[in-house]
Amino acid sequence: DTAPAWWTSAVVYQVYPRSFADSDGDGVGDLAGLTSRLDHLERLGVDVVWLSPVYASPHADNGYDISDYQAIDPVFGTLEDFDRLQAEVHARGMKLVMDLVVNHTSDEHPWFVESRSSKDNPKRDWYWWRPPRDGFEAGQPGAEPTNWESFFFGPSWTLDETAGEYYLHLFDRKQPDLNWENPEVRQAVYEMMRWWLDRGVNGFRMDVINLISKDPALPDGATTGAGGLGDGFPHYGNGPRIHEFLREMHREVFEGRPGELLTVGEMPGVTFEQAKLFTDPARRELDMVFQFEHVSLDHGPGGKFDPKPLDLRDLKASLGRWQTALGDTGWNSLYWNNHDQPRVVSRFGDDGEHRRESATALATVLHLHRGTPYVYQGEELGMTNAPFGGVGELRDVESLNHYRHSLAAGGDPESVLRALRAMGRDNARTPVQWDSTPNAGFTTGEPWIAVNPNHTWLNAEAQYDDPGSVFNHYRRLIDLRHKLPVVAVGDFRMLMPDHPHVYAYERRLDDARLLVVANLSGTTQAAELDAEWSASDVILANTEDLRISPGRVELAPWHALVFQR
Ligand code: ISL
Repeated sequence: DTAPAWWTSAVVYQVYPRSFADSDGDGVGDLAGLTSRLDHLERLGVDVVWLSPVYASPHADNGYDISDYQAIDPVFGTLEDFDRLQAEVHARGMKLVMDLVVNHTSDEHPWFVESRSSKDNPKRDWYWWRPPRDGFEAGQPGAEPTNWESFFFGPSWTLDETAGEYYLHLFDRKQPDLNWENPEVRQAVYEMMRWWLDRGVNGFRMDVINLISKDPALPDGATTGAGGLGDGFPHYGNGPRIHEFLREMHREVFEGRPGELLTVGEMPGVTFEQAKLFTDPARRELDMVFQFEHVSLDHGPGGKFDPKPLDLRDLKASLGRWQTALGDTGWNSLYWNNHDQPRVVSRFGDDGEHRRESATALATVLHLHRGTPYVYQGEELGMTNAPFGGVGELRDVESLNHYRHSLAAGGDPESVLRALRAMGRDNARTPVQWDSTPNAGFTTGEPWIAVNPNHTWLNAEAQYDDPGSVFNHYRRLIDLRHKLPVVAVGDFRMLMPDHPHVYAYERRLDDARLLVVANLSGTTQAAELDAEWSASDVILANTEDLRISPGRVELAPWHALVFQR
C-alpha cells in the first residue's frame, strides 16, 4: 500500500472573509485584511486555509450567490489582492482552498440573465424552467411545478413573468439551481475550476454538492405540513447521476494535476454508506465530505429552529458510527463549527463559568478522532454565540426568512427570536475578536454586523501569551496531529458508549496507543481506566489538576485528558 494521503495529518482553517478582518474601514472584512492577519494562522499551525466565497456577488446569501465565478467582489478587493493573499499563504507553507458554489448561481449571473430572457434562448436549459402545474394559472397558489419547500422557507419555485414559467431554487429565490443534466453547464463549471487551479489554488470545498443531480421527472415530495409544502430531498439529495458527475469532474479537473490538492464536498443529508462511496479513493470522486448527522442531534421535531438539549450518548453513537463506517475505506471530516452553525461552546459546551474548559474539552474530543479537523474562525478563541437584541440585529437570509414565515404563520415573535438566538447562523458571523478595542480590531469603521460585547476580555491578543488559553490548546492539538501518526491514521475504538457525560476513546497504530477521556458536563465524573495508564502517560490536558489513581480517573467539570504510550 502507499503512504497515507497528506491531508490525514493536516488541519484546515475556515475563513469567512466578511467577518475576518477589514483593511479599508468599510465595515466588511476583505482579502487585504485577511492577508494582514496570516500570522495568526501560522502561529496556530494550520495547514490549509479554506476561503468562503469572495467572488462577485449581490450578497443575498453573503457570497453563496455568485454572479461571476472569475472575479473578486469589490467589497473583498481585486484579483491582485487575491494573488497577493495566495502568495502569502503559500509563502507560509499553507495551502489555499476555494469555495465552489455550483449547485446554483446568483439570479444576476449573466448565465441566468440570458436564460430567463426567453424560452428559446440557448441558455434556457442551463437552469430548471417549468410551466405552472397542470390545471393552474401562473401565479395562482399551488401552481408551482413541484411542492418542494426551499431550504430557506417557502416554495422552491419562483415565477418569472417574462415567459410565465417558474425556475427552481432550492435556496433563496436569488439562487437559481443550475441544470447539471446539461453537459454545457458541466463543461463551463469544469473550465472555471481549471482556471482557479491554474492560478495556483489547492482545491475546493464544494457547496451542497450532493444536491446537483435532480430526478428530471421532478416528482412531488411527501408533504411535511408547512403550508402544504413537501420534502423534495429524496428527488435531489444524492440524486441519480451524482456519482457520475463527481467522477466526470474528477477526470476533467483533477486527474493528472501535480501537487497536493484537497476536495471536500458539503453534503447535507448524506449517510455514511453514501459517504464511503464518495470518499473511496479508488472511485476517484472526493477526498472527504462534510456530513450533518452530529449537528442535527439537537434539532427537535420542528427542525433546527426547534432545538432540544443534546444527549451525549447520541453524539457518541453518531460520531462513533462514522468512525467505524469510514474506518478502512474513505475518510471523515471533523467539525463542530462553520459559518452555518451556532458556536460550539454555546451549543454543546458552557459559555459561562466553564467557557475555557468546555471549549478546550470539545476541541480535544474532536481533534483526536480519525479524520481531518476543520477549525472555523474564532473557534480557536472559544468565541461564543451573540446576544442579539432583536430581529433588527440579524443579517442572515435564512434567519430573516424564518422569522417572516413564522410570524406570518402566527408564531410568537419572542419564541421565534429565542430559537434564532440559539441556532441562527449569524452567531458564527460576528467579527473575529482580535483585541479589546471598540470594534475588536476587526474594523475602524462601522461593522456590518455587531461585534460581540465580550470581545473586551475574549480576544486573540489576550490569549497568545496565556499557556492555558483556548488558542494555545488548539495549537497543541494541531501539533499532536502533525507529530503523532497514531492521531493521523490510527484505528478508533469508542469506550463507555453508554456513559451520559464522559466521552472516551482509544486510538491505536501498531504498538502506539492514545487514550482520550473527557468530561463533557458541568459536574464531576469518574471513569475507569485500564490499570496500565498512569498520570505519567498524560501528554495533554486542559487542567493541571490530575486525579488519576490505578484503574480510575476523576474528572472535574469539562476536564479532558490525553494519554499516550
Ligand atoms: O445551515 C443550513 C440551514 O439550516 C443548512 O441547511 C445550509 O443551508 C446547508 O448546509 C447548505 O449550506 C451551504 O449552502 C447554502 C449557503 O447558504 C450556506 O452558507 C452554505 O454553507 C447555499 O449556498
